[in-house]
Amino acid sequence: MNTTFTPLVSKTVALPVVERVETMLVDLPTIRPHKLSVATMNGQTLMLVKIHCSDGVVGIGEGTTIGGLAYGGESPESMKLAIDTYFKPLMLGQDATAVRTLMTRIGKMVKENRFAKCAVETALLDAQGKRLGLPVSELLGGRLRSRLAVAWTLASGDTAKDIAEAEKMLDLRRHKIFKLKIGAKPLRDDIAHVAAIKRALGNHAAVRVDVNMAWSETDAAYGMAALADAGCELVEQPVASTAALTRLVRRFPTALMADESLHGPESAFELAKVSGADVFAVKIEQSGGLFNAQRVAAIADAAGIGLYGGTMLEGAFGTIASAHVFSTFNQLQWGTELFGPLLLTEEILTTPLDYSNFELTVPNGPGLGIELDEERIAFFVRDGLHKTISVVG
Ligand code: MUC
Ligand code: MG
Repeated sequence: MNTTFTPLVSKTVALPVVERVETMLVDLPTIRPHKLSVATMNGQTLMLVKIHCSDGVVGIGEGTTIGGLAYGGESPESMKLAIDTYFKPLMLGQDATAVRTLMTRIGKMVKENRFAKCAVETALLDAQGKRLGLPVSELLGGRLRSRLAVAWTLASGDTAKDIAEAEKMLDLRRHKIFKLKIGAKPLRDDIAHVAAIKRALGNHAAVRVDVNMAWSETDAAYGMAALADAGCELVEQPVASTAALTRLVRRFPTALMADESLHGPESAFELAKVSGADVFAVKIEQSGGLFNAQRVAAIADAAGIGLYGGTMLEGAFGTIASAHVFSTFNQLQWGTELFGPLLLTEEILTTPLDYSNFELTVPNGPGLGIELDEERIAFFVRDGLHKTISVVG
């Protein structure tokens, strides 16, 4: 048998190369203050990267964080700097169609910087999908679903406002799973807040909490028992330490989910090895990219750990990149929280995303399958039109 590998494209045909890498920071307001135990967000900064290729194709990727540097080691500004200074020289002139080869080249020269790598990988996959006429999900092996359940986060900091917001979301048929951000207030106040919301919503909605590592292990032991009694079905990252997570798991009738403990496949493997969580919140940025998010999911699957599609409160590009990845997971038992664009006051796409019937539709056009509204972006880009207008006005 002839085992020689014959490339589909003849060597004489010039392959498209990366010609230009453009980055920008886009500052958008949130619809209300979003209160987490680590930060209160009044806006979100999107770091957008556009990769211009020699065949005229442009791919777009996005990086976000939560509360600047409050959540992790990267910020939108640091991503921009890393890409402009260190990624770009490694990318210019390289074959734009060989996405994994190019990401491996970057990986050899750039340590860490998982969020920035994710943004660049997204842009390369968007470009390659557009070039081949295929959605990113198909470049990732193929989707198993085209609609994803989407949770909403209640984080106004006020119980009555949160209940009213949840009821509105139920009426609109936009969300029926609610994640409550707790951990900033005294433990008993937080438990009373969760219990009041669950009581008000009853069986129409699922209630989960995210503590964002704010509790000690003893707080968590008390808290998880009380939350189970209050009807809360899932507790996300109550403590920082992986060892403490491992001691807490399966002691209470509430599922325990890891989020901040996951930093890509290696950490996922370590956590799976000690059965340190019932569920993994997989995030493309935390994982270090789309392919790595799939590897994290494969580890969870193999270990019998449930899967949830997490968010770094990305705008449309990061959200849809995540949606393509989550659509390929074998299992997605806990749904997703891909609501990031809905937390922003501004629409940045020419055609808005389809959030309906408690789900988000994974686009099926080429690449990410979405289009940036260039005029809107020109208005909100940092130091751009918006600032000029506000200064003039
Ligand atoms: C996190 O910690 O999961 C997800 C939803 C939200 O409101 O914040 C994020 C971050
Ligand atoms: Mg979380």
